[in-house]
Amino acid sequence: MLDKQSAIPIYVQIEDYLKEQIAQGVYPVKSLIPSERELTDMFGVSRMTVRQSLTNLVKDGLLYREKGRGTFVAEEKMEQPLNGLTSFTEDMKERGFVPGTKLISFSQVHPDPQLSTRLGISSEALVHKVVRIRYADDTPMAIERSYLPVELFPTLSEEALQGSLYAFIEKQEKLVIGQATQRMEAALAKTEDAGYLHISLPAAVVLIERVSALDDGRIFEVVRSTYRADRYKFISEIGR
Ligand code: 16G
Repeated sequence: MLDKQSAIPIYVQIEDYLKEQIAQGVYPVKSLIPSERELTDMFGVSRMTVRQSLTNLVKDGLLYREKGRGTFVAEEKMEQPLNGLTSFTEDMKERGFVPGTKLISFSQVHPDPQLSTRLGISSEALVHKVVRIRYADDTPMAIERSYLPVELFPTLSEEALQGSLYAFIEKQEKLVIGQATQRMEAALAKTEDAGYLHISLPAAVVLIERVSALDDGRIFEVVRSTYRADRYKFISEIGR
């Protein structure tokens, strides 16, 4: 199984072997992989080498450890296209998951200077501030902090926010969603967000800010979303 003469370090060969076994379904998602001791015996290498391979696979998000229970195969990451202006609900349905929402807060506030600039409204105007946790089946995937001008959506309610915001805008308000600009960056999860997302600190997250406009150019939302880096992969189609 291992080539000890190879220029490829032994711990990398063990990683490749385990990756292959996972890809072939020998170790299915959420299953326990052999213990460090078992792998040590299996490969005839030191425990430190095995530990290094496992730690790397955990860092890559292929495996996860549970204290006192062992090391398990992680679920495949969600592939999120960056091309279309889709909603969370649409994205989840498309992938065969049941979208879920937990409304954490819904209030009306005055925007800070950056937000009022992004929304193109005065800082005297009111915006709905919506904080929602979004789920795929029962797994928390992202937190969305959305800001929407009250003037545009005077009837926005807690009830509407339990479902799809985009469905409310398009079906109920009969407005046409046009285009958006997204900014994306990496960060470490804040304590509050790690709690919402059921991840242990330190944890990487991806922050996306979306500023979306209606087809007539009016900006209707600024959304600051925090995505689990262990559950998401972002894909874009690019041409030349
Ligand atoms: C997406 C959008 C968000 C939008 C939400 C509506 C990003 C970064 N965010 O998550 O801007 O408000 O979908 O989803 O992509 P809904 O219609 O399911 O409520």
